[in-house]
Amino acid sequence: MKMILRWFPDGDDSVTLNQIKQIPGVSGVATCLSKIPVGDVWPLDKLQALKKEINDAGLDLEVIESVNIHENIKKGFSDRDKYIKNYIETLSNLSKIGIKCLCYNFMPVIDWARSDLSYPLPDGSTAMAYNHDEVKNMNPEIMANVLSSESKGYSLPGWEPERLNDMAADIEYYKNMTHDEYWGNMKYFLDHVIPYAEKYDIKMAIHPDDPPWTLYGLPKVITSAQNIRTFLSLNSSSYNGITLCTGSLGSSYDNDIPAIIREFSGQGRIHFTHIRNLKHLSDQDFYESAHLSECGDLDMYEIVKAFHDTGFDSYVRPDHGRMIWGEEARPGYGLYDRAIGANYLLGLWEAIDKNQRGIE
Ligand SMILES: [Mn+2]
Repeated sequence: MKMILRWFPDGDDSVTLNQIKQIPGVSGVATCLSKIPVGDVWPLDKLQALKKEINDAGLDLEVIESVNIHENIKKGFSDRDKYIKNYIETLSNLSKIGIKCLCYNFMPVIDWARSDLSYPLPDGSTAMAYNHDEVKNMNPEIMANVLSSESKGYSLPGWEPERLNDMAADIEYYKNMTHDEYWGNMKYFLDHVIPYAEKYDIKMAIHPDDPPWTLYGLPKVITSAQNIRTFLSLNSSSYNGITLCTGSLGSSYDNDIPAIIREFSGQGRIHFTHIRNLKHLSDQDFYESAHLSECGDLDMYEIVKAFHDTGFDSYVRPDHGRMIWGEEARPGYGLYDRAIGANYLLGLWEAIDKNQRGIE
């Protein structure tokens, strides 16, 4: 298990690489070139400069999170081949700087949804929260305005302004698309891209839908163990894998996260994991709690143990954190709570590892 932290370049992060370097056990980052328009090739010189900046701080550039997929690929439009070709060229450039893992998602229009980015908790901290009725009653443009007004001036991945113009029309378009058609568009993408992922030795790790249920009539497919099985069967290469996000899948009571980890990590199909906790307020309402098991509904010991027992040796990062100690940062991506989360997870891993080796 290699512990990393997500970091945003180009001055778009309150957290510095030097600060990340000082978190015990954290050796690298997951990052991206966020200013490249979706669908364009990521230039090699920009990637090399990004890698140098990270290496100069004593850290490794481990995971790219994420290269977004052009909406026309998800819609199955006739010009998708052009965007797939660009995606493959980006993979080639990523391989030239030594990237081994790419996190991406195939969510239609909206990457993730929350109703509140600074939901107040009793201890004075704030967290990101999701209230289903509120989200249903906002249209995505209203949500985009709510989110951007609460983002403290930082970009919100997945809510790039360029996306907002076409959002309403895109949502209308998907209303007429069946889940089978959406799976078909996904398979088309995988069958064209995965052979190159193999060639360039980059593990593709799709992120689950967040939250894992339908919103605004959009097809949501990476939502459950059964649907992950379907996804993995679309293309059987081990390079076609998942990012196991405990919080995204865990928003649904139906998902048994340790069981999902045991199944898919056991098959070598989990290439990256985001570990965070959440506390339900009702079936479909929750806030993102501190990582500690007793603060939320997910059992972090069972989650880390499932990874350990299945020999997981890939990348992990603490996912979103709360805002604590007066920190001002991109919602979910402050320094303090994620550093606590990282060391809690590393502590669980060390205890499980030493205990099991002691028994043998
Ligand atoms: Mn995640």
